[in-house]
Amino acid sequence: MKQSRRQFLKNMSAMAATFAMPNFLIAKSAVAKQENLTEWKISGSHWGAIRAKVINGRVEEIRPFEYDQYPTEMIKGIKGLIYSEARIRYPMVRLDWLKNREKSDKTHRGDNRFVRVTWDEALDLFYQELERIQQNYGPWALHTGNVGWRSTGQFHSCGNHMIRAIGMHGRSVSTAGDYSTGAGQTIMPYVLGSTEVYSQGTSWEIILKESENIIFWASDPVKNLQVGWNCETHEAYKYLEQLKQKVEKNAINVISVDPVKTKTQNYLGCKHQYINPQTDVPFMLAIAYVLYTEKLYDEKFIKVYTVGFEKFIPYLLGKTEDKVAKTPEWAEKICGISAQKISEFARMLAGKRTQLIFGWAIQRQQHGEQPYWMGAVLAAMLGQIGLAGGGISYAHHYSSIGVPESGAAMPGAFPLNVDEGQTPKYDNHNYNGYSAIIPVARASDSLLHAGETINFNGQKIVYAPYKMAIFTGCNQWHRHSERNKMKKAFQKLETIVSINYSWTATCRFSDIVLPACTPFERNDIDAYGSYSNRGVIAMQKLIDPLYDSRSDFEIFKELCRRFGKEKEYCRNMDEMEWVEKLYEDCRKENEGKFAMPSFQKFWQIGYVLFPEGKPWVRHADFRDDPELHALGTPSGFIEIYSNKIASFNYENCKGHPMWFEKSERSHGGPKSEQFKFWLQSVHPDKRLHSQLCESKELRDTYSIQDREPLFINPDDAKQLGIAHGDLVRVYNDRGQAIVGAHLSDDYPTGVVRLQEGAWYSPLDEKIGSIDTYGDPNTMTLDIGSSDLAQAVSANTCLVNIEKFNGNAPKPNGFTGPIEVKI
Ligand SMILES: Nc1nc2c(c(=O)[nH]1)N[C@H]1C(S)=C(S)[C@@H](COP(=O)(O)OP(=O)(O)OC[C@H]3O[C@@H](n4cnc5c(=O)[nH]c(N)nc54)[C@H](O)[C@@H]3O)O[C@H]1N2
Ligand SMILES: Nc1nc2c(c(=O)[nH]1)N[C@H]1C(S)=C(S)[C@@H](COP(=O)(O)OP(=O)(O)OC[C@H]3O[C@@H](n4cnc5c(=O)[nH]c(N)nc54)[C@H](O)[C@@H]3O)O[C@H]1N2
Ligand SMILES: [Mo]
Repeated sequence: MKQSRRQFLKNMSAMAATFAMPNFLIAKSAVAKQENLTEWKISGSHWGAIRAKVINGRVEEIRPFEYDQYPTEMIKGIKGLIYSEARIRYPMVRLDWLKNREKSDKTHRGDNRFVRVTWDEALDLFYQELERIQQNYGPWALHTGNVGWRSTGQFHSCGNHMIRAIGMHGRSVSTAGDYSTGAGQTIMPYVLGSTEVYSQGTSWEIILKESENIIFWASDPVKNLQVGWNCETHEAYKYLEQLKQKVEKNAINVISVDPVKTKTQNYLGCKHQYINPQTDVPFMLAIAYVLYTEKLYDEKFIKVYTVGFEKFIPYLLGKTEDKVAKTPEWAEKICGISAQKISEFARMLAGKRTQLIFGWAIQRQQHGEQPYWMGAVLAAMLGQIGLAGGGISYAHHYSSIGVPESGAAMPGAFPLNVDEGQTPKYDNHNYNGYSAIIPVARASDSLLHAGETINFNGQKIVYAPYKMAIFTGCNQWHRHSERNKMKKAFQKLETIVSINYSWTATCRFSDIVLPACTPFERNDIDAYGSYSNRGVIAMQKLIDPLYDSRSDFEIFKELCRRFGKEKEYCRNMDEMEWVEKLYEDCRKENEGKFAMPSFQKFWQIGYVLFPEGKPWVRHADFRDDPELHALGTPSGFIEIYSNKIASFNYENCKGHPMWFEKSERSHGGPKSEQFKFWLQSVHPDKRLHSQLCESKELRDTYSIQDREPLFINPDDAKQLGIAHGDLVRVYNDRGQAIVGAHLSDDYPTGVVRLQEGAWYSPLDEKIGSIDTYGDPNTMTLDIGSSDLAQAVSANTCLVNIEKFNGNAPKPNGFTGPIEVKI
């Protein structure tokens, strides 16, 4: 990588003459036949950069970008997404809402009956509602925090458009935290001084060289690295491939701690440490007990780099209120790992250079803060934090973390906020005593418990009884837990506006639905690599917006025109002027460090690539000098005990990590007599959440009788008289769904998986009606992780399963609205 910038570009364009025809994921792409690239347009996505062949205004073929060595199969869903049956064709307004506006019958919401209107009518209605809410109530009555995994593209990033445009009209209630890492990002600043979950990690290259043990703890990078927050490069797979070779040669001891055999474990061929779901903390406590009592822990590291160890040890030894020593014998009964195995595991960790790599699903459960805190305590006891190939990471499964950063600046985005010095049309700060934020996962509670006060990370939140909500770039009726509770909550809302390109369940439960175009129907600029800053990708419009759809930019510009702010909103620039400006700003920032061609040249070539950065070790500076490079914690050290958290006096999150029993837990825990299976709703292998579920082509590769697959152990299935491919009913006291049985030995008994993002397709709008496709959030539990983070607890969920007998209603979620003519 020492070659000059010019040489680098030259080599790149020489390579660009050939086209890769890869075998997808992990099979390295082989360079095959030569093709003229000029026929192919380039674009970016969460699934990687792509080339598209467009003939007569139709996207005919999608291929991976020629430098993507490990493309994902998900791009096979892009055509199906653009041309899906679920595309929103026209602006639509819910029948009863059109007649009765805010006085509409809310129990009909979700009956899917809509009336087609013109853009002008739809935007007038949207605008009139903004006026009514600000005039009659004030900023507490509008909720705008509803943005999620919007498409990539720095200019069209749709959440920015919504927040800026609405912000020019008036203030509103927004959200705090996110669904991904709510518990982790709240606890870790107290413990290690940063969120950790969104921090760059030790480079894979160093891990591969130095680590003797790698523990993937609830982490499935082979599955989860297929997508990235910005345009994904898939570079981390190169290192996983090297790791596989090392595992084959027994050069590194790799273990996956997980209830199921993950895609990563199957790929690497590494060891599997089974654990009962939701019981990682007892396992970790017992490991700490062995390290402590056998004096295998690093006393010096604890003294120099941490605070509060002495306050944690009495709990570990059973000398506090609960009087329970956290011995391997104690843990065995909870976590399902024998006492002997636990002791061996502890000794193994301590004996060698050990890299702990945590995923995020274990913090998406009740008390999800605890496994993260306890992981840090274990890593501190092992004393390898800041050493090459040692310590702890919380994100090596995410967006190619572990691939060094190039150091180049990436293009900025369309501004989120109103410009400095400007004020909204309604310059009203009066929230009527309600909080201006809601912890994101508490959105339903805020409606159902309006006016009540809850704890949140040392603050008090007073739930705002908001009346109007706007959803864009997210699918609330996928991401949020407990559908039937949501139905009740949504009945409190007067007006719901959704902007999307696909008719998701969120559209179905809205009042005004506006058709955005897909990212493949507009021009944009993409950052290549979320953490590696590998380059810049042109997102060239492949086709014109289909049907009556428009870009989010055009939609919000027209909305702003209604209150005289459209020029201010777009700063008098159009799409291409913005794209060029974002590129030029980036070029200027990189001047003298990384040369970039002119905008015209860039647009023609389609990309700029930067050389890979230098390998790096997380926390090495802190280890070097803990005073000069103090952590961002209150003490500056690793906090095994947190005075700050203790001072909040929460029942469910105290001064040091602890084991708290869950409100429901399989394998002998609460409610396990009533409900026999733990339902894990992990991230999907062939989708990005609910995105691409609408692609029939892709869905057909994994669905069963066009239902979401429920992965289940063959012995469990046999006991229930269920065969592979059967339809089954999955249910608990919160909801029910029809799904297809997929039998697999990767799942232990008592554990089933439904992947999150399966489109919610209720038979009708009534509370309790069966979901005809298989969204896990029909069954999951909507409670806060604890008073600290108030994060999602989706993985705290038990269900029962039975064979579905009788005539199953057809899945109804993918066909758009029922159009009513009036
Ligand atoms: N049970 C369970 N639930 C979970 C999780 C779990 O593990 N288990 N995971 C949680 C996590 S970590 C996350 S991050 C959330 C994800 O939740 P979301 O971010 O809500 O999920 P997506 O399906 O990505 O929704 C994005 C939506 O934006 C739309 N969209 C894309 N591009 C554009 C655009 O340019 N303009 C407009 N207007 N719309 C666009 C897409 O069509 C899609 O409907 O789900 C959470 N929910
Ligand atoms: N293919 C794909 N990749 C993605 C996404 C996607 O939608 N699709 N989404 C992206 C996003 S937004 C996010 S937030 C991340 C999510 O990243 P994560 O939350 O880390 O991913 P998950 O796939 O939900 O879960 C990872 C593993 O945790 C295990 N697990 C669950 N509960 C427990 C437990 O109690 N104990 C133990 N030991 N293991 C447990 C599961 O079995 C699974 O193997 O993924 C990102 N990557
Ligand atoms: Mo996420």
